[in-house]
Amino acid sequence: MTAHGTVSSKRPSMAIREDRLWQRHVEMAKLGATAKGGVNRQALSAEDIAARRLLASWAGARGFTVTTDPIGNVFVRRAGSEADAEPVMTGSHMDSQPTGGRFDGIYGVLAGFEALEALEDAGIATRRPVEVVAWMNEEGSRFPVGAMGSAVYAGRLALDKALAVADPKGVTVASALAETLAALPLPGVKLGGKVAAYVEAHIEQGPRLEAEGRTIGVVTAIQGSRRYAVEVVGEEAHAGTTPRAARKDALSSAVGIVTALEKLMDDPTDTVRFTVGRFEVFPGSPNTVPGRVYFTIDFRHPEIAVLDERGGRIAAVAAAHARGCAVSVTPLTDVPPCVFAPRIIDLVRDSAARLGLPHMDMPSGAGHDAMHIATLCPAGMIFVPCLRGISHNEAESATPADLAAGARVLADVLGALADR
Ligand code: HGY
Ligand code: MN
Ligand code: MN
Repeated sequence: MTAHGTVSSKRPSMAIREDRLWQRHVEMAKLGATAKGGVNRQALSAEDIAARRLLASWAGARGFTVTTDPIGNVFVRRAGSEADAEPVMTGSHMDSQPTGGRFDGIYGVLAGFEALEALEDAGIATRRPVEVVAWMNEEGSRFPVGAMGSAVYAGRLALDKALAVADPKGVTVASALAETLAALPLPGVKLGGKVAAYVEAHIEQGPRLEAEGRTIGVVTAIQGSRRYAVEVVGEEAHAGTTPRAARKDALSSAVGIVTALEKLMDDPTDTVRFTVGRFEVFPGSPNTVPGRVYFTIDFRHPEIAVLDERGGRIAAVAAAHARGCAVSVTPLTDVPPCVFAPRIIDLVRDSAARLGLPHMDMPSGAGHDAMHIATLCPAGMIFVPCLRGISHNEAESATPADLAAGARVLADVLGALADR
């Protein structure tokens, strides 16, 4: 009997192949490849469709089934001996930032796929089906509501609301999804469903594992995050003839608002994360006073009290710096801090220890699909290092050995959970 209670001389981790896993990353990195060595594979784009197609072809070649749900999540299933047993799930996302890296998200999908192949190669039959999921639009870059597919799956975001979200060109998720399904028809499954357990592998996207010389991060929690859209509407006017006193300058007001919000978010402990990532000025002509500014706020913290206290003051601070413009603050997402299940955390830690991999418990600063799936079932995450913690950057990098180490831990954890 093994530490995890599985009666098997073979462990899935023994069949993990570092070369095969690395090669799949090489293939995926070609889809949306950027000149600087990163990827631009935004949700439901042609590049994302190509990634879905490639994953489906790999799955078909191994006899795994591929389905999709009404929000465009993709499920790759390896059958278990009990077909209707609740599946054990793993996965992450295939969509990327516009100047994204070759490992953020895709590693979790490919490590999960490698775990399925290892179970297959080792001839290990599991009681439960094991599924790898590519969650739709985790990045929330093109469609500005992040972790959309997993939020809808978990019932935290209404399907119709998600389908109505539009990209900056006004293309809705619904129409982009229709195009995706026309390009790559997949058998449909109903939305949501019961899950026995969920474990996601991901690069750390921070410097701690590398700095502390650890290979595996045993993830204990994810900090809370809130995202807002702010619109400042003034009045377009001639840059040469309009006196300052007569202006309703949306840019000048927006800059004042951001400066005041940075003051609101000031934190000597450097725990608060406050980012204005998108800032658009209209009409964007050098000699027209800007009539409209749109910008986003990404605000995060591990404690719900801080999220409430400071998040609750954003609208008032914005209004106080409107300078005669109309200001609207629209909440886009509000994801509370997530704490993972102790038994999944223990499984991950024990598996890393048994494989002789240096590991450490740690929280996640980045958001992940696991934060939503954790509301459905016991969930956890496995981190592997990335070079200097760089991510959401084309220079993002990880080593074949670390990626394979994470996949070995994942495979053994999934194997144990699939027989419970
Ligand atoms: O924004 C996040 O935390 C995730 O990397 N998409
Ligand atoms: Mn990610
Ligand atoms: Mn990301």
